[in-house]
Amino acid sequence: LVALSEPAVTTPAVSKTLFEKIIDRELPATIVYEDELCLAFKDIHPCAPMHVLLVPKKPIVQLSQAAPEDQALLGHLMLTATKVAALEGLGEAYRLVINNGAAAGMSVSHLHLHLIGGRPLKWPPA
Ligand code: DGP
Repeated sequence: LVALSEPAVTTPAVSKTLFEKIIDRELPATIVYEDELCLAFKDIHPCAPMHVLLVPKKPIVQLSQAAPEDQALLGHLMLTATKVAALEGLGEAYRLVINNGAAAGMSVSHLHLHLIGGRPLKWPPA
């Protein structure tokens, strides 16, 4: 006998993160750089005179969920951060931060690099 009524398989609607909406131009942002792999835009709550977020267009949730095939993309993000730092006139003085997980301060579940500069930066951060 074959079961005639299998439960329907439904795909849950996965809602877009804020950063996907910015990438898709559904939310406004001050975009400072874009290429085929990533987007850089000003942080809405800057912690320094220059605070840019750099996000891959691929929706990687967080760094610890990046896969081996993301290696080139991760390298691209790092090198693009140096390019954006130069475009923003930061010289050689800037900081890159990746928060991984809510307990580390991550609030948007889409991998992002914080590029921070334009003031003296102390170490360690709070
Ligand atoms: P994190 O705490 O590492 O997840 O950083 C998220 C950053 O995103 C935080 O510094 C504030 C910024 N942010 C949150 N919502 C928006 C937004 O709608 N637009 C922009 N430009 N930045 C946002």
